[in-house]
Amino acid sequence: MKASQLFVRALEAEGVEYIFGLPGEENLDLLDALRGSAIRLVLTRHEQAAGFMAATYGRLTGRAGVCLATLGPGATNLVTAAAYAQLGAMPMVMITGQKPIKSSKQGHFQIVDVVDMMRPLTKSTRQLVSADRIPAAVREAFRLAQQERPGACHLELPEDIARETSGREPIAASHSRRPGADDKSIAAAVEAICAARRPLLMVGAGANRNTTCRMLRRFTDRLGIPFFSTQMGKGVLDETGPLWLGTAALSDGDFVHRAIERADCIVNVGHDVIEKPPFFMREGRRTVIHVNYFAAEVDPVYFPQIEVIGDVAGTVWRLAEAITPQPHWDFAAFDRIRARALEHLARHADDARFPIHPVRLVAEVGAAVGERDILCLDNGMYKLWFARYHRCRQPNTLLLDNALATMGAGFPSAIAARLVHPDRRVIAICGDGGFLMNAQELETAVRLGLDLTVLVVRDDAYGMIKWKQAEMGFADYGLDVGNPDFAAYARAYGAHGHRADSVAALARLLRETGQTPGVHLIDVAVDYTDNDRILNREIQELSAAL
Ligand SMILES: Cc1ncc(C[n+]2csc(CCOP(=O)(O)OP(=O)(O)O)c2C)c(N)n1
Ligand SMILES: [Mg+2]
Repeated sequence: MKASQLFVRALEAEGVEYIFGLPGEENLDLLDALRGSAIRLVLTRHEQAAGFMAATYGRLTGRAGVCLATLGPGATNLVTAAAYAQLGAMPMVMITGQKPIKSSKQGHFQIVDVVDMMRPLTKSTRQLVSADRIPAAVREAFRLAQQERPGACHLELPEDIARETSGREPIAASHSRRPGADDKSIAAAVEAICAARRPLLMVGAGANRNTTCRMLRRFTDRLGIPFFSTQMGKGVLDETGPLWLGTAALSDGDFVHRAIERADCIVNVGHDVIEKPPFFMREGRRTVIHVNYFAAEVDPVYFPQIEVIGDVAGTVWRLAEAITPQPHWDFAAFDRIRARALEHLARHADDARFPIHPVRLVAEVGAAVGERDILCLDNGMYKLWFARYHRCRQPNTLLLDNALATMGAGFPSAIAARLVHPDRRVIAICGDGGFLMNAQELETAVRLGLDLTVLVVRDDAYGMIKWKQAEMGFADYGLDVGNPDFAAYARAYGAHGHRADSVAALARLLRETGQTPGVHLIDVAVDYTDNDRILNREIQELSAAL
């Protein structure tokens, strides 16, 4: 069998459904092998977008998403997506081509050391040097990418190796289970939670796995311990339920931080320090129990005293079994904080101004989606508003990136989300800055015949940096942009372009675009003048008074 065919057979053995990519001459053997395969090639208009799609496929399914690029410029375009998957713990395998390695063809034309370039961005990066090594190399890349903590792996398939022949067969995945936590560490956690007066649960990104979600639901149902989540832990537990205390969208000074200060024991499920800190730990104030697959990386803002290392779902199940609600637990302070936080969340939800108030924007989008529908956020000011104000009921229904926090991933991730979940409504929410970083993928979405809505939140600026600039006392400079007519731009791709010119029009457009097939873009102007007042001052002042 030709090496390229063996490679594709090995991908099939891993259950690969899609390859997102943009091939070059060095991938042509592999491309030809794909032609005869059930794997669907999703051709994109930029490798970075292909990488974001593959990472999102991995994030949603737990199986590595696969992307493909050529050598040199194609591979360098994958770099941001590699970092996105690696920091965000999304399983992804990247395949790049290379000139022949056994003989030189064109000197150094287009050659960069891609394997080395990928080293700091991946769990593993390697060049295939013979056809016979393909089955083990592919299996190993998928094993590593998918193993907790998931991330990116890279394989380089040079064109002369792709043309070799081999008699090998793909290697099947082994039957394997993650080890459970040690009895003594469970006992230490049980003791600390039972002894506490005000235990509190924090849900982080690593808790966002199917079984862990189920176990956490059981844990909170049985014990009634209130919870909050990090930005990437949103949706693991129902945020409309009576135990929710909010999202740690800010690192400090929010209502939820008042609850954290009152807690004497925090059970941190699935957090790691790659996410922006949900709170800052201070010496000796309270016991923090770290529940994760791996030990906590100690940091000046995170140094848990008790660690329960092992399969997270198993740990949560065992904690729920071993603990009964304690008569001395006292959640009255949390209840007061929750009541005030909910009251504050409702402010501006019916604000009638246009350009739209960010809280109203979140409310309108929330009203247009069902609990299983998916919002895919890019990075910008609106992300903070959505993280704080939008309430999720199901896991992975608000996809945001609080790890690399890159611009440009929102729209490609929505394309991947729709491919994975064709039965759900998917809305990409992007700034006028972030959307234009990968807007060319409108063509991909239209070509794929997807039903999808893109909401472009327009402030004619890099708004988030403007907010920071003002916060840091700098003069307003260097952050205003011009914009195309977004609706006309979308129509030029064969998508449906809309502009909302009132709050009522936005509500109507959000509803109608959900019922009309095709790719829709809605341009909505936003009023960010309340960024500073609400996020920097009002929340701090109101919560400090609690
Ligand atoms: C690739 C990349 N470049 C720059 C940044 C820094 N950055 C973070 S948010 C932001 C502005 C985003 O602007 P826009 O998409 O218009 O959203 P807005 O904040 O205006 O709502 C910038 C420049 C980043 N996170 N990622
Ligand atoms: Mg903007």
